[in-house]
Amino acid sequence: MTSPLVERLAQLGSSARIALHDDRGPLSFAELMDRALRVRGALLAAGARRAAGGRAAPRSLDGERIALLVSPGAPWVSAFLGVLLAGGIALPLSPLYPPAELAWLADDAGVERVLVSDDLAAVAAPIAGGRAVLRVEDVERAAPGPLSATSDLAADDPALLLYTSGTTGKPKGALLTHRNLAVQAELLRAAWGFSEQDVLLHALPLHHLHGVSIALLTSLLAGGATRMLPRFDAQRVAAEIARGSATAIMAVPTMYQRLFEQVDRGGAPGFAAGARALRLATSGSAALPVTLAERWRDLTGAIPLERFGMTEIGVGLSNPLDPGARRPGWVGSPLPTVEARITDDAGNVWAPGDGGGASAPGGGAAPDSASAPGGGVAVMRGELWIRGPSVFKGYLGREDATRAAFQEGWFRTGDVAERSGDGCFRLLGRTSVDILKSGGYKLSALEIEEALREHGAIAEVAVVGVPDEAWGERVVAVVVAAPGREAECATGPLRAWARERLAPYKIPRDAVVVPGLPRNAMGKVVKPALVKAIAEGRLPGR
Ligand code: MLC
Ligand code: AMP
Repeated sequence: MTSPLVERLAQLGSSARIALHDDRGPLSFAELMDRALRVRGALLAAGARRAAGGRAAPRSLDGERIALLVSPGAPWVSAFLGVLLAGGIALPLSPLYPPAELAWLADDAGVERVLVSDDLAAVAAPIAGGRAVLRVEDVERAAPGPLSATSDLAADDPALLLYTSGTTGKPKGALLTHRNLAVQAELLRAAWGFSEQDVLLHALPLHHLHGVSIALLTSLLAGGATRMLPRFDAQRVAAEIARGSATAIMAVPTMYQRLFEQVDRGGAPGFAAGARALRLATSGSAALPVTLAERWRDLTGAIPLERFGMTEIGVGLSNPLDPGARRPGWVGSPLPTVEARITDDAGNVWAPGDGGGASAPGGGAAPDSASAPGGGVAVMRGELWIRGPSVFKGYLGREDATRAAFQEGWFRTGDVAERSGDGCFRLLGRTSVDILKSGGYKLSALEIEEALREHGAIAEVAVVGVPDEAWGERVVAVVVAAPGREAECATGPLRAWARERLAPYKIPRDAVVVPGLPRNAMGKVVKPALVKAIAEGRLPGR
């Protein structure tokens, strides 16, 4: 079966309607597709030249991984679509990554070619050795191949590789197929009412699912326009909203927090009226504090539409489009074709069709009649498992991790959730203390610890997430210093040292030097005790 993603792009490809509007100006769907087909043509032609014997250009890159180091805007989108149309797998990289991280990602993904924009050529230097580096500005001028030649791309071909942190030291590359991406975009188009009339204001990073799939592809495949900004800047976003340049925004909670700070500074004239005029404002990637949701409601008349998603599954659960039916603090119910189930520690299961009760082989999974909305009926708590056509294919080169992530065909999210009697879900935390969320970025405490352990002045370290109003969780490193080297482990010097090794958003905001770490009988650091001590001010942590 042909790729549904390519079929949809082909339908849109002759339209003169605006697809994308960046700081250089507007671009129609026809112009965008023309550029994407030129990128495709150049990738295939260069592939043929590299192949021995100078064969004719192949029809597909057969899953070659192509890294993108391109600034947000039209060149990013044409490069991304060009890779997909060529049968390659796009690996979007962030210019925020330091050289060591870029090199690790490119190696792990087996990247042979890198597409760069002119302004990021220097950033790509650490991964240029032994790899072909193509300038998007050049390949966009290559001859476009015919779209018909893409018809042999299949729905289950992988299209996108996104690295996501887990409970192992290094991140894993999640492979999403053409079908996954098409299904995710279609589910959100239908659930959130996206159409050709919409203009989505886009200021999300493009190396994660929220920016690339949930926002960009939903808007693009619905035939709407995307107003893409070079980065999130609260003043700029507030001004765009104030002047009514969009009908919809998608954001992480920290972005809402930043917008309110902008309003409080008096730096957002006309923002309230612009925000009220938006058709839709969604929040995800991290829990939206009820206080923020209510502040948005006071300003606009409705709380943001909060939904739950994950790199591996797309958006699984969503509040309704009808503002009156949204529930603050809850993430809604499963989208069509998505199945959700809750499994508690004892293996008891709540699954669809159980009417809220437990369907455990062993029976009776601790349902209680807590004061949830829809109340009085059984409430289930446990790990959230998801199944459906939007769920990813697996982790690149990590068969063990892929196997461990699934059970009986269900993807285990690692999130602890509660289901109300009327089928609405709320997230309660993670099954692992080592997964943190800061400003919508998922971080692995183990990965950060691994990097910090290379510092000669650090004898022992535990990285924890401390609840924080602005970031959701604030990353704090609790450090035991080598004798006489405490000063090197203070916040300032440690952050400066870490800049070479970790993306800026992974670097601990604070470092606390302690004489020893609390450990249990098994010798494992008791991280909840550290979080509590910092939150209660018994350890400085700020
Ligand atoms: C930036 N910094 C962060 C940070 N973002 N620190 C911790 N956590 C973060 N998320 C650092 C900067 O490097 C800088 O450090 C300092 O904080 C101030 O930077 P800033 O310029 O004020 O921040 P800014 O660049 O504006 O970034 C804030 C943000 C950004 C909210 C715009 O974090 C962001 O784009 N978050 C979105 C993440 C996202 O898209 N997640 C989706 C994952 S997919 P210094 O040292 O230089 O001062 C997913 C699935 C789903 O979760 O359901 O959606
Ligand atoms: P990522 O791996 O970066 O895609 O992050 C996915 C994780 O983000 C999920 O497993 C959740 O822990 C978290 N998340 C996403 N949306 C929400 C939400 N609305 N509320 C709370 N957590 C969320």
